[in-house]
Amino acid sequence: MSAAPDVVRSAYVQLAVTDLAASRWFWVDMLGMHVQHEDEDALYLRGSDELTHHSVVLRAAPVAALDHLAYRVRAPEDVDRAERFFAERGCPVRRVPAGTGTRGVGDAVRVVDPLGVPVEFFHDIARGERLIQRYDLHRGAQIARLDHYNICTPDIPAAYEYYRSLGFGCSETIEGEHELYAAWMFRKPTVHDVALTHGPGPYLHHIGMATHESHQVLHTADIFGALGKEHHIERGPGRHGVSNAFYVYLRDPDGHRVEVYTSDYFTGDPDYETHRWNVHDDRRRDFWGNAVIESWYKEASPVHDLDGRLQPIAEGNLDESSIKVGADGLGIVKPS
Ligand code: DHY
Repeated sequence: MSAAPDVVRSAYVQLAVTDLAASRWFWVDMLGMHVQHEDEDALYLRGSDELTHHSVVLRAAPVAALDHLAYRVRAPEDVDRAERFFAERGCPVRRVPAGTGTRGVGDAVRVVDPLGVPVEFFHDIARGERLIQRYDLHRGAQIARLDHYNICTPDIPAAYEYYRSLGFGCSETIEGEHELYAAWMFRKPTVHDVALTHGPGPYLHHIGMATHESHQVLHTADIFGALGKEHHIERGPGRHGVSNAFYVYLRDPDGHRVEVYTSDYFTGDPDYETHRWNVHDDRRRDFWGNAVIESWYKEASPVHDLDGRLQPIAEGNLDESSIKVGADGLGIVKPS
C-alpha cells in the first residue's frame, strides 16, 4: 500500500445552502466571519486568524447538504499521494486541476472516503489579508478559525482504523465495556481535526469553529437571544467533558450544525496518550452533567457524492442517546 498523504489540518468545508441571503445573515452578521469573495452562487468566508482564502464556502443549491470537507496537505506531492492512497482502497477519486474546483484552491483531489464522506485534499490555496488585529472588523461570535469536523458513521472501530491509517492521532474516546461510541482524531496538535460520532451515516454532524475565549461563546448565545433568534441555539453553552472545550451548538438557516468552540488543549507530544471516557460517565459530553438534547443525537446534514447526488445512509447499531442522565441529574436511566 502507498504512503498516506501528510495531512496538516482540517482546512475548509463547502456546504450547499438554499438561501444565500439567510446564510449570510447567520455566518457573517452573527458569527462574524469575514467575506473574502462573494458572487451570486457562493460566499467564501474565513475567520480572523486565518490567512488562507476561506474556511467555509456556502454554495447556493436547491437542497442543503455537505459538498465536501477539505484537508490541507503539507506539499504538492501529497495531493498525488492522496490520489494513490484512495484509488488503492477502491474509493471514487477525482483529480480537480487548479482553476476548475473551488475558487482560490489549487490542484486538488476529491474522493469519497471509506466512510462515504466527500473529502478534498489540496496544498495550494490563495492567501487572505491578515485580520487578527483588525479589531475594528471583529463582530458577532468573533470566529477565529475552523477547528474541526464531526462525522456520523455506523462503524466507529472501522472509521477509527481508517483515520489511523491516514496518520491521525486519537486524543479521546467514549467507550462502553465492549463498544467504541466516539473518537476524537487529530493531525494539528489540538484535540481534533475530525470527531467520529456513532450513528446512521454518512452525515456531517457539525463543524467546529474556534473563538479565542469562552466569553465569546456566551456572547454569541446572548446575541441570538437578544434578537429573538434563540431557536438557532440547540445545545449549551456548556463545558465538554471530552476536550474540556467551552461550547455552544447552533443550527444555521438550513439546519447545518455549527459548534462555537474554545479552550481545548495541546496534543502534540509524541507520547500523548488517548484519554478514555466511559459512556456511563455523565460528564463525558457535558462536564456539568447536563443532558444532551435528542436532536443533537438524531439530526445531521446529508452528504454529496462527487457528482452532487445525496449519499445513501447506513444505519448504526449502538444508541448512545438511550444512555441518559436521569431527570434528577443523579442517575443513569437506560430505557428498556
Ligand atoms: C464533544 C463534542 C464535540 C467536541 C468536543 C467534545 C463531546 C460532547 O460534549 O458531545 O463536538 O468538539
